[in-house]
Amino acid sequence: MKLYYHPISTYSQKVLIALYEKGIEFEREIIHLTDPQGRADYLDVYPMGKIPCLIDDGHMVPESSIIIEYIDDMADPKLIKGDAGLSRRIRFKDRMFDLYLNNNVAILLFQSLKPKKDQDQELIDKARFEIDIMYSFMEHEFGNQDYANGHEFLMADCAAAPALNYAQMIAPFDQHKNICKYWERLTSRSSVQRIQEEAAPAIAAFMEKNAA
Ligand SMILES: N[C@@H](CCC(=O)N[C@@H](CS)C(=O)NCC(=O)O)C(=O)O
Repeated sequence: MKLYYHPISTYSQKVLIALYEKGIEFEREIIHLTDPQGRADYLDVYPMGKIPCLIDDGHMVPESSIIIEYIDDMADPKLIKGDAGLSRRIRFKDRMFDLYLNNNVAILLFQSLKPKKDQDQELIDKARFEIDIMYSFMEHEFGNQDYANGHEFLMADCAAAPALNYAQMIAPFDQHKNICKYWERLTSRSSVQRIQEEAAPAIAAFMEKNAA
């Protein structure tokens, strides 16, 4: 089983967290999408050109949530569990974190790398608006539960951790005490610490290149 990914990609980190939580062995290949040749070569693996993508026994398994569903039966702990109601709520939170937190944090990060005159203010405002709604929602939810779907770490938490990791830099949540406590809980996990450590050198290199 081989994972195509990049250590600074949030959706790759989401899958890595799930793999580390389960202790599943896998081969890995870093994909450099900013390198034209790297991107072109990767299209032979996954024509949509998005990371992560898992290849297992000839099966192409793209999309972070689908990869987590695919590996979920391979080892404990289960990351999508419970009756139909709970598994729907896990998927719902996973979608919320991907679509309205992660994607908007990525918009803010990429916009911040552009000169002010080239930034799309409308896009930035919309991203901030949706992040604020997410923060209100999360602050309320984490008032009475440790993790996104109760008291166990599950798939939605794999999605939240990479998004919050970057959100700290561009959309700080320090005014939201329940989100801060959740973030502390997430960062106490070795799976989350490991993706942070693996990403650190690449983030430093990326920042240096963009500052130049
Ligand atoms: N819905 C996809 C999103 C994957 C995604 O957008 N990955 C980013 C990196 S974090 C990517 O491949 N970006 C390159 C591109 O869009 O060309 C998932 O959950 O895996």
